[in-house]
Amino acid sequence: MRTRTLSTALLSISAAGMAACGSADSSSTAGGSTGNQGTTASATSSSVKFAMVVTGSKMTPTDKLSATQGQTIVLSFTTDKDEEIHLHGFDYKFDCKAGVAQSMTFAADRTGAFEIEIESTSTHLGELDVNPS
Ligand SMILES: [Cu+2]
Repeated sequence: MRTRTLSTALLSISAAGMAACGSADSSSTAGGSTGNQGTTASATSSSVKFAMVVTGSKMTPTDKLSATQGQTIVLSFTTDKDEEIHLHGFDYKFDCKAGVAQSMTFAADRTGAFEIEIESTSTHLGELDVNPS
């Protein structure tokens, strides 16, 4: 089979190239949906949205994203050049093309501080904090 070029959508949800950055965030509980704690009404109703801009090695408007467990996170990155942004813990990759927002929606189903980096250069951009609900 042939290699596909520009498989933006596919790559962004691919869990294939894992641990390329070599840092050990083993905080991910694979497949663990034991989120039965705190049965508050409308637990999963809220969502939070982050539109991040990456210029060089800097992420704006903040390098500290904060969410609460159970929320739906809508996260997008717009980079100044073609590069892959890696969200650790959740292990999501955003295959960004310069100037084009790459967005992903996912559930904040775990807590912790998760690093965000430019994968190819292991450049630390910031982190996503998911706080217990
Ligand atoms: Cu990484």
